[in-house]
Amino acid sequence: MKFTLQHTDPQSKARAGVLKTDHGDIETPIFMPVGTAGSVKAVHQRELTYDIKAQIILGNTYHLYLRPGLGVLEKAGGLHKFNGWEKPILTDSGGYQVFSLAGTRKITEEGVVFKSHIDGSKHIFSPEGVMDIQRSIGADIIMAFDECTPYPCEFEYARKSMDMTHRWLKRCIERFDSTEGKYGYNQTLFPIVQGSVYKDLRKRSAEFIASCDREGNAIGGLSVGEPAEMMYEMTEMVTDILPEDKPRYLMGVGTPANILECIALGVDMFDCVMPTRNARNGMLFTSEGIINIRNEKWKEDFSPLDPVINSYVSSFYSKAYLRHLTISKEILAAQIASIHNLAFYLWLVGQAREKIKSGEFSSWKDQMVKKVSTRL
Ligand code: PRF
Repeated sequence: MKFTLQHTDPQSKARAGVLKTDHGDIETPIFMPVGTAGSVKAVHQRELTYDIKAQIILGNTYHLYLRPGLGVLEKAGGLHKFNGWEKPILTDSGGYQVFSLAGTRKITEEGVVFKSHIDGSKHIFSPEGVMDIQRSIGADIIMAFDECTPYPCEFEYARKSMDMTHRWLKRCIERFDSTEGKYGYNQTLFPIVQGSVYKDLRKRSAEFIASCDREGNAIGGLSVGEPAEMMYEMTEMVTDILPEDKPRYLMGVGTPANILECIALGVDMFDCVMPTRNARNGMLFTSEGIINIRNEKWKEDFSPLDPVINSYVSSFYSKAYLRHLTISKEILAAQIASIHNLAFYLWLVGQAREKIKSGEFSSWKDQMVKKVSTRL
């Protein structure tokens, strides 16, 4: 994998770059649609490629390991072959899903013992095991096994947890570097900065992660309920320490405004369930602001969802029609809204990239943050 920085914004820390993988190039800043169980909910691969113009999607170790399981994925020849997505894939390590989804769980130095949310069966995730699982899934970018601390979190808990995440990282690296990809292309391992909302912990974690000298780095433990200002402060501290010549991935962030603010702080990669999850609840993100499509206001509004977004559904379908489909609980409503929201997120990061390249990012960002946060 190779990351090339192409432009930096003179007024902020925003960057534009390109990340080359064996499954193709990713132009940064980028948003990665979440495909938890190997599918971006309600969206076909064809729409992801041609309508949304996604360049990379996410998968989750926790879900894929439980179902369909590694036997099926290995027989298929890896996740790319299984789901037909030929571009890059990133898998999260389960270090987050185990904490948010699994039933009873026990964290020890060895790893995490948990019960499946599907059938209650007992499993253990260790740093080594999670590396092996991600080798079998075959994502291009795989994530280290970490503990994402909740918010709020006592300093002592955050410190001990971060130290354990660092020890787990060493074990992840050892296992990853002593094994090979199973399907003939390269994989790369991103470590994850933790440290909750404590500046000294964040600093220590970022320095440790930077010293591991991997091909890219991630920031975890944020967007877990802390105020946005706190998230920005932690993000900036960390991006100031992480190496400039490596991509930086802020995990699980966020709203369109969060993404723009964090691009300005030097983040290159984002993922979040918000565009797809909120779409299924009738919330649409547009270039003019946020729409609750169930609102009476749209009943006879026959204008397109958002003609500015270069996606088929965004200009083809009207607000009134999508409102009707949503209220009628038609499956098509979830499809249209999900495609639209993802196309909007990809449009937004694409615009950010163009503005970074033309040197207009900072002023554009301030205007855009206001627009995308407006409730219409
Ligand atoms: N760790 C991992 N995945 C994550 C997070 C984390 O801290 C977050 C936090 N926002 C989202 N996804 N492994």
